[in-house]
This record gives sequence, C-alpha cells and structure tokens, in this order.
Amino acid sequence: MERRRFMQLSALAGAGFFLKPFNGLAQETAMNELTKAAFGKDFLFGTATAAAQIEGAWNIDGKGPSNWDVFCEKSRKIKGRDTNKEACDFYHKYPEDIATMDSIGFDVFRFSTAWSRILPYGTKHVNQRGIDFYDRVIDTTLEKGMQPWLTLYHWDLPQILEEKGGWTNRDVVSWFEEYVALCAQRFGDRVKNWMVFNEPLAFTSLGYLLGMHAPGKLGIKNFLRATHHTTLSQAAGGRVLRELLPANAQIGTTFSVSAVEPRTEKEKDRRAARTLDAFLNRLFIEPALGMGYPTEDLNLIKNIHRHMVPGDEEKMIFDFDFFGVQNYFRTVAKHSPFIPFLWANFLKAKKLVDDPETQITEMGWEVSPTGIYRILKQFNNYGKPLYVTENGAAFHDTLNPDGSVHDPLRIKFFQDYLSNVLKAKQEGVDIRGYFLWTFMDNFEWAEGYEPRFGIVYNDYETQTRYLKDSALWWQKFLTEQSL
Ligand code: GCO
Repeated sequence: MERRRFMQLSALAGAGFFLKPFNGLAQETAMNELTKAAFGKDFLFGTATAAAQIEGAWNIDGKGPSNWDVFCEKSRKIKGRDTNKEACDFYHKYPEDIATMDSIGFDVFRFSTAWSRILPYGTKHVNQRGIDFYDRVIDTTLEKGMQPWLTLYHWDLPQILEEKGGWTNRDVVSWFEEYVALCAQRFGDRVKNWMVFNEPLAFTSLGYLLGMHAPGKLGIKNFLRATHHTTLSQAAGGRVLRELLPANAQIGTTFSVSAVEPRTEKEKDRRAARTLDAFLNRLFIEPALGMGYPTEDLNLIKNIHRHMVPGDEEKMIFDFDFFGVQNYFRTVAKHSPFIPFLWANFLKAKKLVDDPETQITEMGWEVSPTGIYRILKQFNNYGKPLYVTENGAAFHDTLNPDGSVHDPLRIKFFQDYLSNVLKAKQEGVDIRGYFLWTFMDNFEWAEGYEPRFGIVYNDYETQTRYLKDSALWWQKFLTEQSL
C-alpha cells in the first residue's frame, strides 16, 4: 500500500475508527505479498498469443496469403531470413498447447484470428475450414475451463487487401466491418471478451511509416492515412460487435503503452516527453473517447485532417468496455533537433544504464518494473476498466539435455512487474487482469525466431515444447503453492 494512504489509515485508526486494535505494519506486509490471492478472487490471469506468430499452416486448408507471409518472403527485413510459414505449428498442436496452459493454471487464453484464414480474399468468400479451426480452439479452451479472449486483428492483413493499399485505403473500414461481423456471428455464442485491435500504433508506424514491418511502406502520408483509417475501424469494429454480440459481451481494444519521462528537467526535454507521450500513449485512445487526435502535442500528425471528411470526428468514437494495456519498458525522452516531425528522441536503453544492476532484455529493452505502475496510473485517468493484455521479456535461454530451461531473469521480471501491478491495484487503479506475453517462444516479427519470450521453450526443429522454470513458477503462483 502506498505509504501516504497507509499513514492516513493509521491516523484514522488512532482516532478510534477501528474497533479492533489496528496492526498496521502486519497488514501492510500482508497486502504487498505477491500471491494470487492478493489480487482478489475475480482478477484474471492469462497468457497471450497472436495468429501470425504461432499458427504456421500459412497455406493450409484454404488460408489465403497475408501481408506478413509475403513480407517474410520478399522483404529481406526479417533477421536470418526467417519466415512465419511454420512458426510453432499451433494449427496442429493446439490441443497440447491449450492443455499445457490449463495445467499451468491460467484463467484466460488470449489469441487472435487470422483474417486471411477466415476470408482468404479479404471479403465475401468464407473459408469454412478456417472457421472450423477457430471453433476447435475456442471449444478446447472452454472445455478446459478457460475463457477465450479473442483479438480480431493482430497485424496480419489479407495480402489481397494490402495490394489495394491496405490500411492506407479508406475502403479498409468496410472490409474490416465485414470481417468483424463474420467473427461476431460465428464465435459470439461462445466468446464473451473481444479486442478489436492489437497495438494500432505498432502496425501503423512500423508498417507504414518506418517500413520495418509488413507491408514495409514508408512516409508520413502513408502513416497519416493508415492512422486515420485504423482509428475509424477501431470504432467501427466496436459498433459492429455491439450490434451483433449478446448484451453481456465485453468489448475492448489494446494499446502499446510506455511511461515517458524527460531525460532532464530542461523545458525542451519536457516538451520532447509530452510529444512522445502523445505519440506512444494517446494517439489511438483519445479519438475513441471523443477527445480527438492529440495534434497540439504531436506536430507529426498536424496534417491528419487532410485525410478526414466531415463527420469523421464522431465516427472515431466508441464506448469501449475495457482497454488492454501492453507494456514492456519505460521511455526516456530527449529533445532532438534532427527529427523535425517529432522533436524528440528515444534513448537507447543501454545509454540509460548508469546502474550496472539494470537488466536489458534480448530486445535491447530496459527492464523497468515501476514503469508499468506509472503507466497504469496514467491510463486509469481515462476511467475505464484495464487489463494488462501483454507483458513479458525475451532473455537468452538454453535447453539443457534433461529438458530443463533455467530462466531466473524472466521469473524475476514477472515478480517485479506483477508487484507493481498489485501496487497500482491496491492504490485504486481499476485493473482486472494480467495476461503474460507469451505462452511459448514464437515468431517475433522482424526479429525472426531469435528472441525467446515464452514461458514454454519451443524447439523449432521438432516442434517439441519444454516448460521453462518460469512456467513452473507460474504454476506454483497460480495454484497458490508456496514459492
Ligand atoms: C506486440 C505484439 C507481440 C510482440 C511482443 C514482443 O503487441 O508488440 O503483440 O506480437 O511479440 O510485444 O515484442
């Protein structure tokens, strides 16, 4: 519990508001102890995945090619020239994988559906075998007593739609509505929790501004168009779900988030921090809430209105039931005279590390457990229930001859981040669940297969899974055995 609130409570106790003698210190220790029970009985723990990262079976049973299938093949931008064609072969191994999730003790399995598996041509022609696959995944999850949480779009667009401009083409809004409606009609009888997008900033900026992800496009115009059409689709997708799903369905969407702080107290660094905060944290959530785009703090998007038509401000709004926040690291902002659009610069994690104890992950990200606490507090101000829909770390893992994988850094990562989630919750943040990233090592986009984020080790040669020590830690944590 936060020290100040604790002091206030102690003061109340002193004034006689508590009938029993108040053992403040003991209570403080108990509340801060990292146990499943400390989160409360309704708090959900889960594990998150994405179709393009785990399924493989890229051209099986009628699936059409996605922009990622093609990007892997053609772009030369994926480390090691890896492709996601086989990935973890979850398409065939899902019964074993879902059984393992259950045996670890998770309440929730968060996964995404691949648009091009369901609608190989993007629209119209429905691939029943694709629907059947997700029916099996959903039914297996439910049979195990877990809740399926479905993300409709985790970055894999049907290639045929990408060739028409993808997210830069305004028609994408109606293409997306058709896909969302189909999913709602086919899966809405069993799936209660829905997320429209996974991290819209990531696929619009990496895919259409910086060219690092599919479809590999560059330029501010592409980015502004993609951003606006994604914002319209975010709300449009929400409305389609609301219309078609049963009244008790929960409709959310997820964002990548990062606590931003200025490098120094100088005004120009503080301005850089405001800019980065608008870019990283506010760009997609605020239009949905009716606050419009954060153009005042983000010069980069000053021309976005050129891609808007009258009535769009209204169409960007949707009353989501919850927001998913996905956090890995904090961000330090420094004024940069060289980036005219942003006037701000991310500092490479390594440059931040004055303290030799600070961990840097295989992704080059700084481990910053207090960052998740700060960003949860910031997002709580938007007044909606929150779920951590992703949080985790890639560290170098070695598979031992006996099948064990010792990953103490990952265990420590989870303990420290979870403690900060708990602290935020105890201080009143409306946080209702935590889904770790990720169940098993998988295709990490442009980084290929090298970074391993899983709590389950995957041997890609044989597609054999091995529980890492972190999976065993989670199992104990979730079943309340002593750790
Ligand atoms: C993300 C993605 C995941 C990544 C993870 C690690 O939302 O960024 O959902 O697909 O694999 O974040 O980089």
